[in-house]
Parts: sequence; structure tokens; C-alpha cells
Amino acid sequence: MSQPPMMIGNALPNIPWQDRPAGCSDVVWRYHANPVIPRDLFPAANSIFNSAIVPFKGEFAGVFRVDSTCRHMRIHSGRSKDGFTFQIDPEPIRWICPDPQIAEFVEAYDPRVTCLDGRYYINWCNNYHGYTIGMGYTDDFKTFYQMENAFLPYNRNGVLFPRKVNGKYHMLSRPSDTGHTPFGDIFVSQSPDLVHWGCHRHVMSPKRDKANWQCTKVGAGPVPIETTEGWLLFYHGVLTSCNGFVYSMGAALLDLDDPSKVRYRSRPYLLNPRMLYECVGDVPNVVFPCAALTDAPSGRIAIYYGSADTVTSLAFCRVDELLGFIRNNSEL
Ligand code: BMA
Repeated sequence: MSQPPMMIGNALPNIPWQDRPAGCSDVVWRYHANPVIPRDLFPAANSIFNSAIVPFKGEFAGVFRVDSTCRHMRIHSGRSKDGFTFQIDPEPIRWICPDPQIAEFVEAYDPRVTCLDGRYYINWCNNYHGYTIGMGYTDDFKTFYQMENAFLPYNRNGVLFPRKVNGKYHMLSRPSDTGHTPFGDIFVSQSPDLVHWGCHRHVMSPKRDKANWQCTKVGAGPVPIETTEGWLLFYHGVLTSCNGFVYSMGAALLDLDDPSKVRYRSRPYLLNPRMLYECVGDVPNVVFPCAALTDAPSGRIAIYYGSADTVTSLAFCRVDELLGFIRNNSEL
């Protein structure tokens, strides 16, 4: 008898969690008290969204996108005891950077955090003469070290894999342009040392059909989750409606040994903007996942997603149900 799909990874018995509500048949369901991070957690915050949370020393830590009341886009560190309630440093992260040339970036947003070999690596969208993928690390969420930018401008949604694949570090990204980018494919790149990136391979394109939820662009979301069947990748897909972009969330399963190969990809979206806090805000109609917590033994997954570019929300799913769904509803 074949085994059900399993996550490969650590136990997280204190994962923030809420069971699927009675009467709900959705494969991904929302936390009933969303949003978990309000826009005004501290006075100088205009909005707190598209943020990355990881397990840290029995609790949780993270890097948070905060747009200030001056409308500066910055990333801040923060902590949480339970994954539902957060304390965020009102001051942006100050990076220790050996090279003054790259230390001079002017904007930082949409962080991802990858725990790799016991260190927490941070990728973010970094305005260094145009948007590209910034990179740094921390061991304690107090002192942060900036590394080389991974790519040349223009690029966004850089997401580092949590382990080497075939002896090389791997990162997903989406080459883009100077503006709101009406196109975008996901690529995967390799590195021997987390500094030099090459061997760029195509992973997936938007769908051609004009009315599709993922017809305009796609971009990697949380750090890929290792399962017995492949890398589970949550991603955002964008539709151009007559009223502008609509950001939804889908999932794909990438080959374990060659993440440029897509094994399955969900035809329907898994989460789309429909609650008030997803439809109304600084940018309406956006769900934008940036982090997922996993409890491997139970198969539980908690997804943090930015809502309407204003607040941060939580949604939940179970790995076996999710993989079953994308396998049965797949369109490559
Ligand atoms: C993208 C990024 C995200 C944002 C989304 C919707 O291009 O800027 O930070 O959530 O647009 O506005």
C-alpha cells in the first residue's frame, strides 16, 4: 500500500493552529480572528504585511514588512510567543555590512526567512539602483549581517531553499521591471556559496488564458516545504481585472532533485481575496503569502499572508489534503 504524502522536517507542537471550521470544505481555511497583525501595531506604522515568521527557541521570530506613516518601505525584526500575537521593533533592521556600496539601499520589502544549517537567512526586495534580491543573515534576530545582493536589478520574490539540492544552494526569483511589472515567471538559480548565483532555470509561467487567476504573473511565496513527494511551493498568481491586479494564492509541487521541474500545479486558486481585510486596504484585493510554519509529524501547515497590503493574516491546511488536492486538480 502506498504511504500518504509526508512532510520532511521538524516537529512544531506549538504551531499556531485552528481546526477547519464545521461546514467548511476548503482545502485552505482562514484563522477566525484575522488579521493577526494590525496595521497600527505601533504609532509610526502605516501598514504591516507580507512578513516572514519562523520557529525560534521554542517561540517565534520574524522579519516584518512595515510601511511607515512617511510611506517608507522597511523591514523590522519581531518576536511572538505563540505565533498569533507579535511584538515588532519600531526601528527598522540596521544591517552590519562590510561593503558601504551595497549598504546604501533605499527601500526594503517583502522579506522571506529561511532556516538553513542553523542560521536564519533573509531575502528581501531591495532597492539598490532598482529592485533586486537583498540577502543577509542573523543568528539571534538581534544582530543582522548584510550579504551581497543575489542578482542584478530587476528582480523580486527571492526565496532560498532550506537545504542544498545536489550539493548547491537554490533560490527562486522573478525577474521584473521598474514598476508594477505586468509579467513575471518564476526561475530557480544555483550557488556554491550563497554569493555567486548562476545556472538559472525556468520553473513556471503565468497562464495564457486572460481570465485566469494566474494570467499576469506568478511569484514564489513561503520557503518551499520538503515532502516525500517533492517541494511544496505556495505562490502568488495575479489576474489583471478591469479594476487592476488581483493577487491569489496557489501551490505547486516541484521535483525534489530538480526544483525547475513542476510535477503538479493547482488549477484553481487555494485562497483569494474575499474577506473585507483582503479586499479593502492600501492595495485592494491582495493575498500575498510570505511564510509557512510546519509541524511534520501531524502534517499541519500555518501560512502567513499579507492582506490588501495593509495587515498580516493566517490560514491553515494539512499537507496530505493539500497534496491530494493539487494532484487531483493539476494543470501544468
Ligand atoms: C507586488 C509587491 C507586493 C505587493 C503586491 C500588491 O508587486 O509590491 O509587495 O503586496 O505588489 O500590491
